[in-house]
Amino acid sequence: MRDMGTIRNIVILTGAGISAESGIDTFRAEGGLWEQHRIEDVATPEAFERDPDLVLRFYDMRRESIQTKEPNAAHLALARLDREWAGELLIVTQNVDDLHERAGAQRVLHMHGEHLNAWCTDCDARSRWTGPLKQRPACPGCGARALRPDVVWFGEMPYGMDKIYSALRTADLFVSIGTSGAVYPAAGFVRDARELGAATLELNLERSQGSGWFDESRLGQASELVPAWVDELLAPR
Ligand code: BV8
Repeated sequence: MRDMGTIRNIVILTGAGISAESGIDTFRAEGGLWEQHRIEDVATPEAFERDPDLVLRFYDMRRESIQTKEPNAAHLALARLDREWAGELLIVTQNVDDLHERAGAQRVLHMHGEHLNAWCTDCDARSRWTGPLKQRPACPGCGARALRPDVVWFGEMPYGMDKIYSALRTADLFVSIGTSGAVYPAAGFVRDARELGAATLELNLERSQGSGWFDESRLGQASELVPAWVDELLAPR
């Protein structure tokens, strides 16, 4: 692992595992989201075309649920790092919950969108949205009844790719927290980071599909691993 003292620019990738201890289901665990619903039935543009009510109900249920959850010690530790880290820092999250923001983090990029935004397919406006979409409410911008979840489905272009790759190009350290490494392009960031010269660290409950690409993997609960790692990084040298 690179000497901590030489680290200035950090890119962090988070996945569902960082929100698991807040009570938000992950995707691929026992009884996880993809066990209860087939991806192709609820998380693709084709599914929305075929059965919009099913898809809207799936996202309405999750949008409502995340608003009853609280950030955990891992989100709070990353928010502390965001406040105290003098170098570059970008938290790229695959998660569509708002727990990073509610913990106080600011340098956050939701590459797969956000539950709490609605996207008008008529006027392209995004509006903050906390209620259901199933009754097809009117777009606050143009009035059209053409709102969908502002979430990146399979086959759709993730958000912020230019910003992510430019952060990876200058990263000294890439840290992956709570992700199975199953979904691209996010799962490929560790390889990009390595090729571009960054040190790579994985903090996860178990070995992931990408574990072999990391200089170091620490296994355990995010609420323990992440605060300990942030303490290490911020310790006076
Ligand atoms: C794209 C939003 C073109 C929706 C999501 C064949 C081969 C390779 C790739 C493909 C392929 N066929 C198609 C593709 C591309 C496809 C893809 O990767 N498919 C996979 C299934 C093979 N990707 C796409 O379509 C993407 N778009 O490729 O566009 C492109 C390409 C390049 C550049 C530009 C454009 C779009 C993908 C986005 C899909 N939307 N989410 C929603 O949320 O409903 S993906 C969804 O799964 C999540 O958002 C998340 O991002 C993703 C991965 O899940 P994880 O976050 O990792 O969660 P998971 O449950 O899997 O794992 C949790 C981990 O946490 C576990 O490891 C567990 O051990 C750990 N954990 C659990 N508890 C804890 C913990 N760790 C610590 N502490 C704990 N307490």
